[in-house]
Amino acid sequence: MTELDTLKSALLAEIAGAGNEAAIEAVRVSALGKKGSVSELLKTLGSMTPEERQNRGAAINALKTEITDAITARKTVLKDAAINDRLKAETLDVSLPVRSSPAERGRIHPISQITDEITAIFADMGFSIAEGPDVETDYYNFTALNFPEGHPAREMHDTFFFQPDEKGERKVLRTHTSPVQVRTMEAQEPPIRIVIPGKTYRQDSDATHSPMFHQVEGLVIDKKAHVGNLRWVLEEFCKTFFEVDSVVMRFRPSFFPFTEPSFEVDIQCDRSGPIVKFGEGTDWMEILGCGMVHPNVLRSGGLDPDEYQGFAWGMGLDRIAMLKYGMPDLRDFFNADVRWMNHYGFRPLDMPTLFGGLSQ
Ligand code: 2U9
Repeated sequence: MTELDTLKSALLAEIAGAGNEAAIEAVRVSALGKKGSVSELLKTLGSMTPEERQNRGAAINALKTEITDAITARKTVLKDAAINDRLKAETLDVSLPVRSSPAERGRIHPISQITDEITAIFADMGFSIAEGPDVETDYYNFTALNFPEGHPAREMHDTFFFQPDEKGERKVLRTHTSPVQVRTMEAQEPPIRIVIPGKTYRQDSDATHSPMFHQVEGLVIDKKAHVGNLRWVLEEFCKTFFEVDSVVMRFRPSFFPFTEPSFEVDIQCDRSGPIVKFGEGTDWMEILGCGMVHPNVLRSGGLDPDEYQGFAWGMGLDRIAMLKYGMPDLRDFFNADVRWMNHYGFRPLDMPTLFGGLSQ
């Protein structure tokens, strides 16, 4: 047995014994790699005489071919075996229905949806969104807004008061988002055009009142803002929000400490059927309050009422959402019932926009 035969038998045995793809690759490198046993033999061809090359050279080349073929064949077997093992281990039932993604299953709460709808409308008119703290000082919630000390209007708000702190100051849960407007007037030069969505709190609870509820308020301040501008802004808002071409609105005189004159605004509608229809009918529904900012409130915000004037409005979101989406009881909003959310909630990727539609 020649030395080549011995090497061949050893390599063929190694090839047959390689149990996986890594092992056969190791055999290939040890035989055919740069410094492999067969490659080393091939390197000796250069120094052989032509006669030697004819015999021994041909034998070395034949060995190389045989080993290469054997390795290739074993590799194929091992690769197939590896695939079969994987197929056995990884069972995947391709006939199962596709599981919906969290973005599909999740729902946007109607209050978030209505907040997005309303702020989208005012943002389109050039308003910025402003926010402020839920826990307020008595000053920002009442005094700066022209509620005199001891005035019954403070009690009318059914305020949640905190225990007085060490300085005797009694904080409140804000009863309206109006403190944010005062803070904005202090911080920002007119012209001011802001909308303020947020949580508000009053001690009240029944089918249409919740101790925590939501408002959107708005404020415009500049040198010439007047009641005509106020009417236009609110009419444009209502047309877009209720998705009708025209609305009839009724401005009734009212009283708020922070506005003078003040109005309550009704929108004409048809309440004869199971759902309220806007832009038609002979009924009226109150939707918001508004007015020209009281000179005392302008002064609280650091503005001279002889130089600046403005208008403001406020609306309760929860009742408007109940109306628009046809929900019977406000308390369901805050029960965190997933079945209710599946029924009344909105799909997360259907963001309300003026061009894409608000709530379809
Ligand atoms: C500043 C000046 C004026 C905000 C206004 C109303 C009228 C109003 C109610 C609607 C239903 C509250 O949720 S509700 O009970 N709000 O009627 N709000 S004018 O006026 C302001 C606010 C801030 C500095």
